[in-house]
Amino acid sequence: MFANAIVRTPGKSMIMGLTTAHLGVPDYERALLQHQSYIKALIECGLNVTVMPADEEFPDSTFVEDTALVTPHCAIITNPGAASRKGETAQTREAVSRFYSDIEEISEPGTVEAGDVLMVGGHYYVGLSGRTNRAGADQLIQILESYGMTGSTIELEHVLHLKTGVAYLEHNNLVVSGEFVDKPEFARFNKMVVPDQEAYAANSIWVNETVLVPAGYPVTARKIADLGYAVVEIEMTEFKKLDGGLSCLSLRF
Ligand code: CIR
Repeated sequence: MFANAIVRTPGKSMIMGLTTAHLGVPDYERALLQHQSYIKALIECGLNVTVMPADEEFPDSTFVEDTALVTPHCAIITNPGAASRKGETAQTREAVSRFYSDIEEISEPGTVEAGDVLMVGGHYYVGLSGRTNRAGADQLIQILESYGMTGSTIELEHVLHLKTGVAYLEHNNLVVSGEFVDKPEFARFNKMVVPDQEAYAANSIWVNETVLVPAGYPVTARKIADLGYAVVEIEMTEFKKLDGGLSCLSLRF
């Protein structure tokens, strides 16, 4: 179970955020409302939510998940692969240090964005992507092992981050889409396959037996509900315009 979350309010500069989506420029006011609904949903799932202030210097800083991996034993500050995002980690370190005494970090030449890291109990799958390189993944796995956890890597072919296309809902249930449907690394899971037209909804998040699902993906929402979870739908249109999903908006621990 999670007790805490850290989120970061989007700044007006989010309209300059990195994107490959071709869905238009985010509406800032609407993004703020969607962010508030997201926070409310986390609180209703029983989490104590720390809200970091917006930082206009970093357009993508609302996607706080990428800047740290928070485990039951330590926090690991990442070194984002996107040059414009590297400076985001200083504030994350400060926020995380209120909860963790053991704080590690990824350093050059290693890069990691924690959207590429999927936690399954004490094991962490690390996606090798355009943002997370082999040196970063090796550092991360070494740190995890030094705290009694384990890790392994998975090559990504198309998506931005591993969790763009995969979500673990506990109880051996794995939500998979696209390139992850037939990955041998995931053969042991009870796989719930997201239809291609709903691929964005593969980035759903388990929060204490409730699953937050982006609004507008009814097949995925129903399949997750059929697995026995309470489903809460969250409007995410403005973050989708920046390639961001539900997991990206928080650190949960
Ligand atoms: C980026 O390209 O870095 C942001 N616009 C989106 C980051 C999404 N984060 C995630 O999937 N964990």
